[in-house]
Amino acid sequence: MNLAESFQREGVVFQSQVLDNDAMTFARKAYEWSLTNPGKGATRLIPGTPGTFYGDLANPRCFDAYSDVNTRTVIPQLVTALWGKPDIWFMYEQIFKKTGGSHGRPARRTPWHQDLPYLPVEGNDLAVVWISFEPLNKNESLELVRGSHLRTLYDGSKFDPRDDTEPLYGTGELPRLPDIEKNRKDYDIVSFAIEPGDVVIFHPKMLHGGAPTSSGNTRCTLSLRYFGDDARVAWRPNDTMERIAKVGSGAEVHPMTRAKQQGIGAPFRDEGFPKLT
Ligand SMILES: O=C(O)CCC(=O)C(=O)O
Repeated sequence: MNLAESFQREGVVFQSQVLDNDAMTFARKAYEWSLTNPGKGATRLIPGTPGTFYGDLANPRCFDAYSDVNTRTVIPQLVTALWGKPDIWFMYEQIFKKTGGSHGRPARRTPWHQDLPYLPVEGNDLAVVWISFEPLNKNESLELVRGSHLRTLYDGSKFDPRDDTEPLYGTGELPRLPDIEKNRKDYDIVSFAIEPGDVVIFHPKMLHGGAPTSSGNTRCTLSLRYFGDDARVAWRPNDTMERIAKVGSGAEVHPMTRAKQQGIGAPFRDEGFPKLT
């Protein structure tokens, strides 16, 4: 199976040492911009748990700061090679900064979830490029359920520390997430040991979660989201991303919000999304 076939069938590929020093510098610059410019989505995602778990995403002001990582690295080419199609747009960014707690208590997992229930988009030509700035063992890394992008779309996770499966919408229109962590042996879980310069690329319908970060360690992760030709506006129970993806008075909205106005099933497009190739 070549990489494109693996991506289509399994929903994830690992690419070793594809980002050189310059590319990692551009990625870090983008990550640091997000750390110092919090948007509406900025949050200690799981308050009341050991360590820290900072995240932010979909800041509509990020596009200039993310231009180098999107245009001066091989990332767009890596993704279009998996899709087998030339067109690619940058959709949005997400950062994580997880620090293990004191007294040997790890920062908790990123709960199992899919990205698509949070987003008004669907299609085959979608990809998440996941970059860690620290080396990671497999048991501290991103975990994914192989092939899950071809199956059920679940409700999102509210990231509630009392129950990872607590639904984001809870309207019953999307089924509740299964408890993957309690039943790990029932799932085909894949993860990768990481060295800086490696990337994990996966489809955003994949069930995935992040392993705990152990005491004394920090994990800084940049997650970049892209779409291509066949991306369409998708129905979702409500407007989660619209609430997050704006800053200031709210007049400054993310292109995702405008793309959604095209209506369900329409091509997912807006001139605010940078077209990369
Ligand atoms: O890095 C993590 O812990 C989670 C990553 C994630 O959920 C994502 O990139 O979509």
